[in-house]
Amino acid sequence: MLTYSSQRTPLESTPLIPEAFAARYRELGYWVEETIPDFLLSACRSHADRQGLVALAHSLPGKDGKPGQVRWTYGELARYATAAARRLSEAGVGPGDRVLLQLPNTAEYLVYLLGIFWAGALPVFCLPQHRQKELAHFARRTDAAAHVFSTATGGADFAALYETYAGELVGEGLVPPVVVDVAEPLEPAEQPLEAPVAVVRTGESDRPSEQVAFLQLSGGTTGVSKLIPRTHAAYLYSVRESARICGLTEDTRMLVVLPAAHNFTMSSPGILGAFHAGASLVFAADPSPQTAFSLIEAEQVTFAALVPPLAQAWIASAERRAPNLASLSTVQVGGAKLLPAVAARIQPVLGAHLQQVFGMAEGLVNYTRAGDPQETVLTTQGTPISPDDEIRVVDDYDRDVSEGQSGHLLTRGPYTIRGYYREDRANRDGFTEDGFYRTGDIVKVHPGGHIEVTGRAKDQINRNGEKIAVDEIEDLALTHPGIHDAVALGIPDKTVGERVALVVVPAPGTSFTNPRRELHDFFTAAGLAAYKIPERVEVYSSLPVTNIGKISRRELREQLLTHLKKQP
Ligand code: OOB
Repeated sequence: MLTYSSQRTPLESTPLIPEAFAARYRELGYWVEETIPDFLLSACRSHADRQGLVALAHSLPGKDGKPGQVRWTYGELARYATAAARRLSEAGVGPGDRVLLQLPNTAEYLVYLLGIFWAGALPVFCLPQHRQKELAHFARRTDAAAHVFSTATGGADFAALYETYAGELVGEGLVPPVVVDVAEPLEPAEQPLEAPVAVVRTGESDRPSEQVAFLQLSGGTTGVSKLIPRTHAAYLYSVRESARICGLTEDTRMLVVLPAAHNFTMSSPGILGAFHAGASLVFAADPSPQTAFSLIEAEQVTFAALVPPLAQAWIASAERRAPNLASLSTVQVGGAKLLPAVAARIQPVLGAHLQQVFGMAEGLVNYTRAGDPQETVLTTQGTPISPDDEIRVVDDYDRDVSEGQSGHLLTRGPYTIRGYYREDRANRDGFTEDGFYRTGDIVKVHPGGHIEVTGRAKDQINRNGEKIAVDEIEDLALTHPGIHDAVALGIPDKTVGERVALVVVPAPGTSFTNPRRELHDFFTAAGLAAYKIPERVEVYSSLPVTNIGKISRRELREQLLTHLKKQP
C-alpha cells in the first residue's frame, strides 16, 4: 500500500539505482519484496519467545517494576514498540514522515526505532552527542515531524537543546518537529501490531520495498553531514548476507557497545542481523572495557563489534585484569584502520576470532571471512558482501591503476546509494557519471580480491570511528570575529585514533591568551557536538601555501607534527 497522509512535505525523490540494474538485482534474488517494518514484525513473530534484548532502560519498567535492566523476549519488545508507534501517531507522526531519533544504547532506542518504522515513518539516525547545530540542520533538511529524545538520560539537557534549535527554526518561518520524550513511561500494548505497515512512495518505483526506508548520516567531507537515503530491499539484502557471512544463529549473543545509530551497529550484521537470525542483543550503556567485560561474563556474550581504539582499550584492560571472556567467539573491528600489530593481539588476549569490517553508511561493506588465512585477516579489510559489488581502483584522473597498486576506491552495487538526499552539488562530485560512489578511501586490492585500506584522500578526521568533516570545523571557525584563516587537521593519537587540531591565523589586532579554551567555548556556544571540537589549537601568523597559492594542508600537517613531536 502506498499512501501519504501527513502535514509535512513529502520526501523529495532521490537518485535511485537505475532500472536495468534493479531488474538484475531482483532477478538474482538480492532484492525481495519486503520492507523493513515488515521484516521487523516477522522477526518479532518468528522469535517471539526467544530472548531479544538485555539493556538498561531509563523510563521503562524492569523486572521488579523499577527502571533498570530489562530482559525481554522479541514478543515483549514488539508490545512496547507497538505502544511507541501509537504514541508517535498520537503525536501527529504519519506515514512517510521523518523522525529524528536521538537516544543512547538503552532499551528505549530499540523500542522507538521499531515504533518509528511501525508508524510508517522514516528514522533519521542522530547521535546522542549531536547538539543544536547538527539537530537544526537535520530538522531543516528533512522537515522532521518529530524529535525523539529522553530527558531522563545524562549527557546533555536535551529539552534545552530542542528549545534552542526549535526557536531558530520558528524564526526562519519553519515548523519545528514535535517532541517525543521517552522519559515518559510507556505501557506495553496488549497485543503486538497485527497489520502490515503502510509504506509511502518516495521515488519512481511502485514497489513498497524499493522506497526510501530511512536517512542515515554520512561522515561528511564537505560541510555538515549529508543524509543517506537507504531503501528497504537494498538494505535488507545487505543485512541477510551480513548475518550469513558472519555466521549469526539463534545462539549468538551480540554485545552492542558502539553507538546503536551507526550503520556498522545497525546492519553489519548488527542489530538487524540479530533480528534476522533470532539472536539475542545485549546493549552496553557505556563503552568502557569494565562494563563490557562484566556483561560478556554475565550474559555469555559470543559476538561484539568494536572500532580500533576500543579494541586497543579492551586489549590493554584484559591484559591487566584477566577477565573471563570464555564465551566470546568473534570480535569484529571496523570503522577505521586497524593496525596489523593490534590485530595480532586480539586472538591471544581476548580469545576470540578477529573479523575486520570495512564499510560505509553509503553502502559497500567488506568482511574478512572465517576461512581466510590468518595473515589475510590481520592485514586486509576483507572482500565485499556481494558478487555484484563493483570495485574500481583509480588514479587522480579516474584511470584504472595497474593490478595491486594503490588508488582511489570507487564502488557501485546492489546496496550502495547513487546519491545523497537533497545534495545536487555534492552528488555531482561524490559520484561518477555512471553511478560509482567516490569513497575517498585509498586502497589496494590483493591478488585474492581482498581490499587493504592504505590511506584516505578525503578531508575527514576519524576520531574513535566518528567521522568529522574538516570543512564544518573550518567554516564555523571563520565565523569567529578574531579569526582570519583556519585549517582543521587530524593528528594521530593512541587513544582515539585521530584528534581534531585547528591551526588559526588571527585577524589583525586579535590575540588569544588561551586559544584552546577560548575556541572551545566558541564552538560550544555555536552548538557543535563536543567530539568535533578541536582538542589542539595552534596560532600561526601565516599558513604555508602551494605554488599556485592554495593552502598546503600537507605542509601544514608536517609542520604541526614536527612541532608536536618536540612539544607533545
Ligand atoms: C563505517 O561507516 P562510516 O560511514 O561511518 O564511515 C565510512 C568510512 C570509510 O569510507 C573509511 O574511510 C572508514 O570509514 N573506514 C575504514 C574502515 N571501516 C571504515 N577505514 C579503514 N579500515 C576500516 N576497516 O565506518 C562503517 C559502516 C559499516 C560497517 C563498518 C564501518
